[in-house]
Amino acid sequence: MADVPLLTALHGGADRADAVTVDGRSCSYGDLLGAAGAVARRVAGAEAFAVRATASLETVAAVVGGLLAGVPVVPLAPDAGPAESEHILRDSGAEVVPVDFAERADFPVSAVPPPGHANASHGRTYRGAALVLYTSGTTGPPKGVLISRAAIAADLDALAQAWQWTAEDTLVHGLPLFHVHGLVLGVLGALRTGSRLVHTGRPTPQAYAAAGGSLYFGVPTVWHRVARDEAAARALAGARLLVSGSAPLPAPVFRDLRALTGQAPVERYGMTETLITVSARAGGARTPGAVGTALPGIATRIADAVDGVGELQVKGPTLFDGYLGRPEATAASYTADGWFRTGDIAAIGADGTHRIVGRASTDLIKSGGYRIGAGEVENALLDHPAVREAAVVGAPHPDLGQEVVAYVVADGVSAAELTDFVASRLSVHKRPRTVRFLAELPRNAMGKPQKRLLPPA
Ligand code: MLC
Ligand code: AMP
Repeated sequence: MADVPLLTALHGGADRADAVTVDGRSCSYGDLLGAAGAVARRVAGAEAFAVRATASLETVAAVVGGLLAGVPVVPLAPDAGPAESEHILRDSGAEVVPVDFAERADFPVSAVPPPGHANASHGRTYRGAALVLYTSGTTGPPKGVLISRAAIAADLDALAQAWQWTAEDTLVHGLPLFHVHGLVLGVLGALRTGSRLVHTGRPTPQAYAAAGGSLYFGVPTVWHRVARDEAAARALAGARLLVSGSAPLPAPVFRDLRALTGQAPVERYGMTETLITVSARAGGARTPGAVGTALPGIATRIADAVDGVGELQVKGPTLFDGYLGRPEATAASYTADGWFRTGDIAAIGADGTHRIVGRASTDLIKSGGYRIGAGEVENALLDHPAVREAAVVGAPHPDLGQEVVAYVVADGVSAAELTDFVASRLSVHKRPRTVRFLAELPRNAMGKPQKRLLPPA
Protein backbone atom coordinates (compact mmCIF):
# COMPACT_ATOMS: atom_id res chain seq x y z
CA MET A 1 0.00 0.00 0.00
CA ALA A 2 1.51 3.30 -1.09
CA ASP A 3 1.23 5.15 2.15
CA VAL A 4 1.41 2.51 4.88
CA PRO A 5 4.88 3.65 5.85
CA LEU A 6 3.62 7.20 6.42
CA LEU A 7 0.16 7.11 8.02
CA THR A 8 0.80 4.06 10.18
CA ALA A 9 -1.89 4.69 12.79
CA LEU A 10 -4.59 5.47 10.20
CA HIS A 11 -4.03 2.04 8.65
CA GLY A 12 -3.34 -0.01 11.72
CA GLY A 13 -4.17 1.96 14.86
CA ALA A 14 -7.13 1.60 17.18
CA ASP A 15 -10.19 3.30 15.66
CA ARG A 16 -12.91 5.34 17.33
CA ALA A 17 -15.89 7.38 16.13
CA ASP A 18 -14.14 10.68 16.89
CA ALA A 19 -10.61 9.83 15.78
CA VAL A 20 -10.53 13.06 13.74
CA THR A 21 -12.57 16.18 14.45
CA VAL A 22 -12.32 19.27 12.27
CA ASP A 23 -14.37 22.38 12.94
CA GLY A 24 -17.02 20.47 14.86
CA ARG A 25 -17.40 17.43 12.55
CA SER A 26 -15.94 14.07 13.59
CA CYS A 27 -15.11 10.86 11.79
CA SER A 28 -13.44 7.52 12.43
CA TYR A 29 -10.31 6.31 10.65
CA GLY A 30 -12.58 3.94 8.70
CA ASP A 31 -14.73 6.85 7.47
CA LEU A 32 -11.66 8.88 6.59
CA LEU A 33 -10.11 6.02 4.62
CA GLY A 34 -13.37 5.55 2.70
CA ALA A 35 -13.59 9.25 1.78
CA ALA A 36 -9.88 9.35 0.96
CA GLY A 37 -10.32 6.24 -1.20
CA ALA A 38 -12.94 8.06 -3.28
CA VAL A 39 -10.50 10.97 -3.77
CA ALA A 40 -7.69 8.56 -4.64
CA ARG A 41 -9.83 6.85 -7.27
CA ARG A 42 -10.70 10.22 -8.80
CA VAL A 43 -7.10 11.52 -8.97
CA ALA A 44 -5.28 8.26 -9.78
CA GLY A 45 -2.89 8.74 -12.67
CA ALA A 46 -2.88 12.56 -12.45
CA GLU A 47 0.50 14.26 -12.17
CA ALA A 48 -0.68 16.34 -9.22
CA PHE A 49 -3.94 17.82 -7.96
CA ALA A 50 -4.90 20.87 -5.96
CA VAL A 51 -7.34 21.25 -3.12
CA ARG A 52 -8.86 24.36 -1.59
CA ALA A 53 -7.56 23.69 1.88
CA THR A 54 -10.42 24.87 4.07
CA ALA A 55 -10.35 23.77 7.70
CA SER A 56 -12.52 20.72 7.02
CA LEU A 57 -12.68 16.92 6.91
CA GLU A 58 -12.74 17.31 3.12
CA THR A 59 -9.19 18.72 3.15
CA VAL A 60 -7.99 15.87 5.36
CA ALA A 61 -9.61 13.35 3.00
CA ALA A 62 -8.05 15.04 -0.03
CA VAL A 63 -4.55 14.91 1.42
CA VAL A 64 -4.90 11.29 2.54
CA GLY A 65 -6.41 10.46 -0.88
CA GLY A 66 -3.38 11.94 -2.63
CA LEU A 67 -1.09 9.85 -0.44
CA LEU A 68 -3.11 6.70 -1.19
CA ALA A 69 -2.93 7.33 -4.94
CA GLY A 70 0.72 8.40 -4.92
CA VAL A 71 -0.29 11.74 -6.50
CA PRO A 72 1.24 14.98 -5.15
CA VAL A 73 -1.25 17.27 -3.40
CA VAL A 74 -1.07 21.04 -3.86
CA PRO A 75 -3.02 22.75 -1.05
CA LEU A 76 -4.32 26.23 -1.84
CA ALA A 77 -5.21 28.83 0.77
CA PRO A 78 -9.01 28.72 0.68
CA ASP A 79 -9.19 32.50 0.25
CA ALA A 80 -6.46 32.66 -2.40
CA GLY A 81 -7.51 35.24 -4.96
CA PRO A 82 -7.04 35.04 -8.73
CA ALA A 83 -3.40 36.20 -8.88
CA GLU A 84 -2.26 33.65 -6.28
CA SER A 85 -4.48 30.75 -7.42
CA GLU A 86 -3.68 31.17 -11.11
CA HIS A 87 0.05 31.28 -10.43
CA ILE A 88 -0.03 28.14 -8.30
CA LEU A 89 -2.26 26.18 -10.68
CA ARG A 90 -0.25 27.20 -13.73
CA ASP A 91 3.09 26.60 -12.04
CA SER A 92 2.11 23.17 -10.67
CA GLY A 93 -0.08 22.05 -13.57
CA ALA A 94 -2.60 20.91 -10.94
CA GLU A 95 -6.36 21.18 -11.21
CA VAL A 96 -8.59 21.77 -8.21
CA VAL A 97 -10.43 18.58 -7.26
CA PRO A 98 -13.63 19.08 -5.25
CA VAL A 99 -14.17 16.60 -2.42
CA ASP A 100 -17.46 15.15 -1.20
CA PHE A 101 -16.87 13.57 2.22
CA ALA A 102 -20.00 11.44 1.83
CA GLU A 103 -18.47 9.59 -1.15
CA ARG A 104 -16.78 6.32 -0.19
CA ALA A 105 -14.50 3.93 -2.06
CA ASP A 106 -11.97 1.21 -1.36
CA PHE A 107 -9.13 2.42 -3.50
CA PRO A 108 -7.15 -0.39 -5.17
CA VAL A 109 -3.81 0.78 -3.84
CA SER A 110 -1.99 -2.17 -5.42
CA ALA A 111 -2.31 -0.30 -8.75
CA VAL A 112 -0.34 2.66 -7.41
CA PRO A 113 3.15 3.35 -8.77
CA PRO A 114 5.78 2.97 -6.08
CA PRO A 115 6.52 6.14 -4.12
CA GLY A 116 9.51 7.92 -5.60
CA HIS A 117 8.45 7.62 -9.24
CA ALA A 118 9.18 10.80 -11.15
CA ASN A 119 6.77 12.53 -13.49
CA ALA A 120 8.43 14.73 -16.03
CA SER A 121 5.96 15.91 -18.64
CA HIS A 122 5.51 19.66 -19.23
CA GLY A 123 9.03 20.12 -17.87
CA ARG A 124 7.89 19.52 -14.29
CA THR A 125 9.53 16.91 -12.15
CA TYR A 126 7.59 16.15 -9.00
CA ARG A 127 10.20 13.61 -7.85
CA GLY A 128 7.47 11.49 -6.25
CA ALA A 129 6.54 14.28 -3.83
CA ALA A 130 3.75 13.74 -1.35
CA LEU A 131 3.02 17.47 -1.03
CA VAL A 132 3.84 20.58 -3.01
CA LEU A 133 3.61 23.50 -0.58
CA TYR A 134 3.81 26.98 -2.11
CA THR A 135 5.80 29.45 -0.10
CA SER A 136 7.06 32.97 -0.67
CA GLY A 137 10.60 34.06 -1.38
CA THR A 138 11.92 37.60 -1.08
CA THR A 139 11.03 38.43 -4.68
CA GLY A 140 8.66 37.06 -7.30
CA PRO A 141 5.73 34.69 -6.92
CA PRO A 142 5.69 31.76 -4.46
CA LYS A 143 7.68 28.61 -5.28
CA GLY A 144 6.42 25.04 -4.93
CA VAL A 145 8.36 23.13 -2.28
CA LEU A 146 8.51 19.39 -3.02
CA ILE A 147 8.11 17.39 0.18
CA SER A 148 8.56 13.63 0.12
CA ARG A 149 6.84 11.09 2.30
CA ALA A 150 10.25 9.99 3.56
CA ALA A 151 10.98 13.53 4.80
CA ILE A 152 7.59 13.74 6.48
CA ALA A 153 8.02 10.33 8.14
CA ALA A 154 11.51 11.24 9.39
CA ASP A 155 10.31 14.55 10.80
CA LEU A 156 7.23 13.16 12.51
CA ASP A 157 9.25 10.37 14.12
CA ALA A 158 11.87 12.81 15.35
CA LEU A 159 9.13 15.04 16.81
CA ALA A 160 7.31 12.09 18.38
CA GLN A 161 10.55 11.22 20.14
CA ALA A 162 11.27 14.83 21.17
CA TRP A 163 7.77 15.47 22.51
CA GLN A 164 6.98 11.93 23.76
CA TRP A 165 4.02 12.16 21.37
CA THR A 166 1.93 8.96 21.32
CA ALA A 167 -1.51 7.54 20.58
CA GLU A 168 -2.41 8.46 24.17
CA ASP A 169 -2.39 12.15 23.22
CA THR A 170 -5.23 14.30 22.00
CA LEU A 171 -3.74 16.88 19.65
CA VAL A 172 -5.54 20.23 19.50
CA HIS A 173 -4.91 23.13 17.12
CA GLY A 174 -6.75 25.39 14.71
CA LEU A 175 -4.00 26.22 12.22
CA PRO A 176 -4.40 26.53 8.45
CA LEU A 177 -4.21 23.27 6.50
CA PHE A 178 -2.02 24.59 3.67
CA HIS A 179 1.30 24.90 5.52
CA VAL A 180 3.72 22.62 7.33
CA HIS A 181 2.58 23.50 10.83
CA GLY A 182 -1.15 22.78 10.49
CA LEU A 183 -0.98 20.11 7.78
CA VAL A 184 2.22 18.09 8.18
CA LEU A 185 2.52 18.25 11.97
CA GLY A 186 -1.11 18.97 12.76
CA VAL A 187 -2.82 16.37 10.53
CA LEU A 188 -0.29 13.84 9.25
CA GLY A 189 1.37 13.81 12.69
CA ALA A 190 -1.89 12.71 14.30
CA LEU A 191 -2.51 10.06 11.62
CA ARG A 192 1.01 8.67 12.08
CA THR A 193 1.14 8.67 15.88
CA GLY A 194 -2.52 7.72 16.36
CA SER A 195 -3.28 10.63 18.66
CA ARG A 196 -6.86 11.84 18.46
CA LEU A 197 -7.05 15.09 16.48
CA VAL A 198 -9.26 18.05 17.35
CA HIS A 199 -8.92 20.87 14.84
CA THR A 200 -10.83 23.84 16.22
CA GLY A 201 -11.61 25.51 12.88
CA ARG A 202 -10.07 28.79 14.02
CA PRO A 203 -7.28 28.95 16.63
CA THR A 204 -9.19 30.99 19.21
CA PRO A 205 -8.33 30.88 22.94
CA GLN A 206 -11.91 29.84 23.76
CA ALA A 207 -11.82 26.92 21.32
CA TYR A 208 -8.43 25.75 22.64
CA ALA A 209 -9.74 25.93 26.21
CA ALA A 210 -12.88 23.94 25.38
CA ALA A 211 -11.08 21.16 23.50
CA GLY A 212 -9.56 19.34 26.49
CA GLY A 213 -6.42 18.17 24.70
CA SER A 214 -3.07 16.94 25.98
CA LEU A 215 -0.89 18.37 23.21
CA TYR A 216 -1.50 21.85 21.75
CA PHE A 217 0.09 23.50 18.71
CA GLY A 218 0.06 27.25 18.07
CA VAL A 219 1.93 30.06 16.39
CA PRO A 220 3.11 32.85 18.73
CA THR A 221 0.10 35.04 17.81
CA VAL A 222 -2.20 32.27 19.04
CA TRP A 223 -0.24 31.91 22.29
CA HIS A 224 -0.24 35.69 22.75
CA ARG A 225 -4.03 35.67 22.51
CA VAL A 226 -4.32 32.68 24.88
CA ALA A 227 -2.05 34.40 27.42
CA ARG A 228 -4.28 37.49 27.32
CA ASP A 229 -7.39 35.41 28.02
CA GLU A 230 -6.77 34.32 31.57
CA ALA A 231 -9.67 31.88 31.79
CA ALA A 232 -8.67 30.18 28.55
CA ALA A 233 -5.04 29.96 29.60
CA ARG A 234 -5.92 28.45 32.97
CA ALA A 235 -8.06 25.84 31.21
CA LEU A 236 -4.89 24.53 29.55
CA ALA A 237 -3.24 23.78 32.90
CA GLY A 238 -4.04 20.08 32.53
CA ALA A 239 -2.41 19.72 29.13
CA ARG A 240 0.82 17.75 28.78
CA LEU A 241 2.62 19.99 26.26
CA LEU A 242 2.05 23.43 24.71
CA VAL A 243 4.14 23.77 21.55
CA SER A 244 4.96 27.04 19.80
CA GLY A 245 6.54 27.51 16.40
CA SER A 246 6.58 29.18 12.96
CA ALA A 247 7.83 32.51 14.38
CA PRO A 248 9.70 33.74 17.46
CA LEU A 249 7.74 33.38 20.71
CA PRO A 250 8.18 36.67 22.62
CA ALA A 251 9.70 36.13 26.09
CA PRO A 252 6.76 37.88 27.86
CA VAL A 253 4.29 35.50 26.21
CA PHE A 254 6.46 32.55 27.31
CA ARG A 255 6.44 33.83 30.89
CA ASP A 256 2.71 34.64 30.95
CA LEU A 257 1.85 31.19 29.63
CA ARG A 258 4.08 29.55 32.21
CA ALA A 259 2.51 31.60 34.99
CA LEU A 260 -1.08 30.91 33.93
CA THR A 261 -0.85 27.28 32.82
CA GLY A 262 1.87 26.09 35.18
CA GLN A 263 4.05 24.90 32.35
CA ALA A 264 6.62 26.43 30.05
CA PRO A 265 5.86 26.19 26.34
CA VAL A 266 8.07 24.02 24.14
CA GLU A 267 9.51 26.01 21.24
CA ARG A 268 10.54 24.44 17.99
CA TYR A 269 11.97 25.86 14.77
CA GLY A 270 11.50 24.89 11.14
CA MET A 271 10.81 25.91 7.58
CA THR A 272 8.70 24.65 4.70
CA GLU A 273 11.90 23.54 2.94
CA THR A 274 13.37 21.67 5.92
CA LEU A 275 10.34 20.73 8.05
CA ILE A 276 11.03 21.02 11.78
CA THR A 277 14.74 20.70 12.54
CA VAL A 278 15.26 22.05 16.06
CA SER A 279 13.14 21.71 19.19
CA ALA A 280 13.06 21.82 22.96
CA ARG A 281 12.31 18.40 24.47
CA ALA A 282 9.36 17.24 26.54
CA GLY A 283 11.73 16.25 29.33
CA GLY A 284 14.34 18.97 28.79
CA ALA A 285 15.11 22.63 29.35
CA ARG A 286 12.71 25.25 27.98
CA THR A 287 14.21 28.70 27.84
CA PRO A 288 12.51 31.89 26.63
CA GLY A 289 14.11 33.04 23.38
CA ALA A 290 15.60 29.62 22.62
CA VAL A 291 14.26 26.94 20.26
CA GLY A 292 16.05 23.90 21.69
CA THR A 293 18.51 21.50 20.12
CA ALA A 294 18.75 19.77 16.74
CA LEU A 295 16.32 16.88 16.30
CA PRO A 296 17.70 13.34 15.98
CA GLY A 297 19.22 12.88 12.51
CA ILE A 298 19.56 16.66 11.88
CA ALA A 299 22.89 18.48 11.71
CA THR A 300 23.08 22.26 12.12
CA ARG A 301 25.89 24.77 11.85
CA ILE A 302 26.39 28.54 11.92
CA ALA A 303 28.12 29.89 8.83
CA ASP A 304 30.30 33.00 8.68
CA ALA A 305 29.80 33.58 12.40
CA VAL A 306 30.69 36.89 13.97
CA ASP A 307 30.77 36.51 17.76
CA GLY A 308 29.00 33.16 17.30
CA VAL A 309 26.11 34.67 15.32
CA GLY A 310 25.63 33.86 11.63
CA GLU A 311 23.44 32.07 9.12
CA LEU A 312 21.90 28.81 10.33
CA GLN A 313 22.48 25.96 7.88
CA VAL A 314 20.94 22.50 8.17
CA LYS A 315 21.30 18.98 6.79
CA GLY A 316 19.26 15.83 7.28
CA PRO A 317 16.53 13.47 6.09
CA THR A 318 13.70 16.00 6.54
CA LEU A 319 14.86 18.36 3.79
CA PHE A 320 12.79 19.09 0.67
CA ASP A 321 13.43 17.62 -2.78
CA GLY A 322 13.76 21.01 -4.48
CA TYR A 323 11.56 23.81 -5.77
CA LEU A 324 9.19 22.57 -8.50
CA GLY A 325 10.59 23.46 -11.90
CA ARG A 326 13.31 25.75 -10.48
CA PRO A 327 16.64 23.91 -10.42
CA GLU A 328 18.62 27.17 -10.19
CA ALA A 329 16.68 28.35 -7.14
CA THR A 330 17.11 24.90 -5.59
CA ALA A 331 20.85 24.93 -6.22
CA ALA A 332 21.15 28.48 -4.84
CA SER A 333 19.53 27.42 -1.58
CA TYR A 334 22.42 25.04 -0.83
CA THR A 335 26.07 25.73 -0.03
CA ALA A 336 28.77 24.18 -2.20
CA ASP A 337 29.30 21.55 0.51
CA GLY A 338 25.63 20.54 0.61
CA TRP A 339 24.08 22.42 3.55
CA PHE A 340 20.68 24.13 3.21
CA ARG A 341 20.87 27.88 3.78
CA THR A 342 17.91 28.79 6.00
CA GLY A 343 18.38 32.57 5.72
CA ASP A 344 17.84 32.75 9.48
CA ILE A 345 20.46 34.35 11.69
CA ALA A 346 21.14 32.26 14.78
CA ALA A 347 23.57 31.24 17.48
CA ILE A 348 24.20 27.78 18.95
CA GLY A 349 25.24 27.61 22.61
CA ALA A 350 27.82 25.24 24.08
CA ASP A 351 24.98 22.92 25.15
CA GLY A 352 23.59 22.83 21.57
CA THR A 353 20.70 25.21 22.32
CA HIS A 354 19.75 27.33 19.30
CA ARG A 355 18.64 30.94 19.40
CA ILE A 356 17.11 32.49 16.29
CA VAL A 357 18.02 36.18 16.33
CA GLY A 358 16.65 37.39 12.99
CA ARG A 359 16.53 36.89 9.25
CA ALA A 360 19.22 37.73 6.72
CA SER A 361 16.67 39.41 4.41
CA THR A 362 14.10 41.93 5.58
CA ASP A 363 12.07 41.08 2.46
CA LEU A 364 10.69 37.93 4.06
CA ILE A 365 8.00 38.96 6.52
CA LYS A 366 6.47 36.75 9.24
CA SER A 367 3.01 37.93 10.22
CA GLY A 368 0.85 35.75 12.45
CA GLY A 369 3.25 32.91 11.60
CA TYR A 370 2.62 33.30 7.85
CA ARG A 371 5.66 33.79 5.61
CA ILE A 372 4.97 36.68 3.23
CA GLY A 373 7.35 37.85 0.50
CA ALA A 374 7.63 41.63 0.18
CA GLY A 375 8.10 41.28 -3.59
CA GLU A 376 4.86 39.35 -4.05
CA VAL A 377 2.86 42.04 -2.23
CA GLU A 378 4.68 44.83 -4.11
CA ASN A 379 3.80 43.18 -7.44
CA ALA A 380 0.15 42.85 -6.40
CA LEU A 381 0.05 46.55 -5.47
CA LEU A 382 1.67 47.49 -8.79
CA ASP A 383 -1.15 45.63 -10.58
CA HIS A 384 -3.51 48.35 -9.30
CA PRO A 385 -3.85 51.01 -12.01
CA ALA A 386 -3.46 53.89 -9.52
CA VAL A 387 -0.17 52.62 -8.03
CA ARG A 388 3.08 53.86 -9.61
CA GLU A 389 5.59 52.59 -7.04
CA ALA A 390 5.41 50.30 -4.02
CA ALA A 391 7.76 49.16 -1.24
CA VAL A 392 6.61 46.62 1.35
CA VAL A 393 8.22 45.94 4.73
CA GLY A 394 7.43 44.10 7.96
CA ALA A 395 6.95 46.38 10.97
CA PRO A 396 7.04 45.10 14.56
CA HIS A 397 3.54 44.27 15.82
CA PRO A 398 2.61 43.21 19.37
CA ASP A 399 0.16 40.49 18.33
CA LEU A 400 1.28 39.40 14.84
CA GLY A 401 5.05 39.64 15.39
CA GLN A 402 5.28 41.70 12.24
CA GLU A 403 2.60 43.43 10.23
CA VAL A 404 2.77 44.04 6.49
CA VAL A 405 3.22 47.76 5.78
CA ALA A 406 3.06 49.18 2.25
CA TYR A 407 4.56 52.47 1.13
CA VAL A 408 3.06 53.53 -2.18
CA VAL A 409 3.24 56.32 -4.69
CA ALA A 410 -0.32 56.54 -5.99
CA ASP A 411 -3.14 58.95 -6.77
CA GLY A 412 -6.88 58.63 -6.40
CA VAL A 413 -7.00 55.47 -4.30
CA SER A 414 -7.53 54.98 -0.55
CA ALA A 415 -5.53 52.84 1.86
CA ALA A 416 -8.56 50.60 2.45
CA GLU A 417 -9.00 50.07 -1.28
CA LEU A 418 -5.38 48.95 -1.64
CA THR A 419 -5.66 46.65 1.37
CA ASP A 420 -8.77 45.03 -0.09
CA PHE A 421 -7.15 44.84 -3.53
CA VAL A 422 -4.25 42.76 -2.21
CA ALA A 423 -6.56 40.68 0.05
CA SER A 424 -8.69 39.75 -2.94
CA ARG A 425 -5.88 39.11 -5.47
CA LEU A 426 -3.50 37.18 -3.19
CA SER A 427 -4.94 36.00 0.13
CA VAL A 428 -6.26 37.85 3.13
CA HIS A 429 -3.22 37.28 5.37
CA LYS A 430 -0.89 38.88 2.78
CA ARG A 431 -2.77 42.19 2.76
CA PRO A 432 -0.92 45.28 4.00
CA ARG A 433 -2.66 46.28 7.21
CA THR A 434 -1.08 49.74 7.04
CA VAL A 435 -0.66 51.72 3.80
CA ARG A 436 1.41 54.94 3.73
CA PHE A 437 1.33 57.31 0.76
CA LEU A 438 4.62 58.96 -0.26
CA ALA A 439 5.42 61.51 -2.98
CA GLU A 440 8.34 59.28 -3.98
CA LEU A 441 10.27 56.29 -2.64
CA PRO A 442 13.70 57.02 -1.15
CA ARG A 443 16.38 55.94 -3.65
CA ASN A 444 20.17 55.77 -3.76
CA ALA A 445 22.37 57.46 -6.36
CA MET A 446 21.82 54.46 -8.68
CA GLY A 447 18.03 54.99 -8.48
CA LYS A 448 17.45 51.81 -6.43
CA PRO A 449 14.71 52.08 -3.74
CA GLN A 450 16.18 52.15 -0.21
CA LYS A 451 13.80 50.49 2.21
CA ARG A 452 15.88 51.39 5.23
CA LEU A 453 15.31 55.09 4.48
CA LEU A 454 11.50 54.75 4.59
CA PRO A 455 9.80 56.72 7.37
CA PRO A 456 8.46 54.74 10.36
CA ALA A 457 5.06 53.13 9.76
C1 MLC B 1 -10.00 40.93 7.31
N1 MLC B 1 -10.67 39.95 6.72
C2 MLC B 1 -10.75 40.26 5.43
C3 MLC B 1 -10.07 41.49 5.24
N2 MLC B 1 -9.63 41.88 6.43
N3 MLC B 1 -11.31 39.66 4.40
C4 MLC B 1 -11.24 40.22 3.18
N4 MLC B 1 -10.62 41.39 2.94
C5 MLC B 1 -10.04 42.07 3.93
N5 MLC B 1 -9.45 43.23 3.67
C6 MLC B 1 -11.24 38.76 7.41
C7 MLC B 1 -10.61 37.43 7.15
O1 MLC B 1 -11.14 36.79 6.03
C8 MLC B 1 -10.95 36.64 8.41
O2 MLC B 1 -12.27 36.17 8.33
C9 MLC B 1 -10.88 37.70 9.45
O3 MLC B 1 -11.04 38.95 8.79
C10 MLC B 1 -9.59 37.73 10.22
O4 MLC B 1 -8.55 37.46 9.31
P1 MLC B 1 -7.07 37.75 9.68
O5 MLC B 1 -6.90 39.21 9.86
O6 MLC B 1 -6.19 37.03 8.75
O7 MLC B 1 -6.93 37.04 11.08
P2 MLC B 1 -5.86 37.28 12.12
O8 MLC B 1 -6.55 37.58 13.39
O9 MLC B 1 -4.84 38.22 11.68
O10 MLC B 1 -5.20 35.84 12.17
C11 MLC B 1 -4.30 35.47 13.15
C12 MLC B 1 -4.01 33.97 13.06
C13 MLC B 1 -3.50 33.69 11.65
C14 MLC B 1 -3.00 33.62 14.09
C15 MLC B 1 -5.29 33.20 13.30
O11 MLC B 1 -2.43 34.59 11.36
C16 MLC B 1 -3.05 32.27 11.45
O12 MLC B 1 -3.86 31.37 11.30
N6 MLC B 1 -1.72 32.04 11.44
C17 MLC B 1 -1.12 30.72 11.28
C18 MLC B 1 -0.09 30.74 10.18
C19 MLC B 1 0.62 29.39 10.07
O13 MLC B 1 0.05 28.34 10.31
N7 MLC B 1 1.89 29.42 9.71
C20 MLC B 1 2.70 28.22 9.63
C21 MLC B 1 3.59 28.26 8.42
S1 MLC B 1 4.56 26.75 8.42
P3 MLC B 1 -12.70 34.78 8.98
O14 MLC B 1 -14.11 34.60 8.55
O15 MLC B 1 -11.76 33.74 8.42
O16 MLC B 1 -12.54 34.96 10.46
C22 MLC B 1 5.99 27.20 9.19
C23 MLC B 1 6.94 26.12 9.53
C24 MLC B 1 6.98 26.08 10.98
O17 MLC B 1 6.18 28.31 9.52
O18 MLC B 1 8.03 26.29 11.58
O19 MLC B 1 5.90 25.84 11.52
P1 AMP C 1 7.78 28.86 6.68
O1 AMP C 1 8.48 28.49 5.47
O2 AMP C 1 6.48 29.53 6.52
O3 AMP C 1 7.70 27.63 7.39
O4 AMP C 1 8.66 29.87 7.52
C1 AMP C 1 9.92 29.50 8.01
C2 AMP C 1 10.50 30.59 8.82
O5 AMP C 1 9.76 30.79 10.02
C3 AMP C 1 11.89 30.31 9.28
O6 AMP C 1 12.84 30.54 8.27
C4 AMP C 1 12.01 31.25 10.46
O7 AMP C 1 12.34 32.55 10.02
C5 AMP C 1 10.61 31.26 11.04
N1 AMP C 1 10.46 30.41 12.23
C6 AMP C 1 9.88 29.19 12.33
N2 AMP C 1 9.91 28.76 13.61
C7 AMP C 1 10.50 29.72 14.34
C8 AMP C 1 10.83 29.88 15.73
N3 AMP C 1 10.49 28.97 16.65
N4 AMP C 1 11.48 31.00 16.10
C9 AMP C 1 11.82 31.95 15.20
N5 AMP C 1 11.53 31.86 13.89
C10 AMP C 1 10.87 30.77 13.46
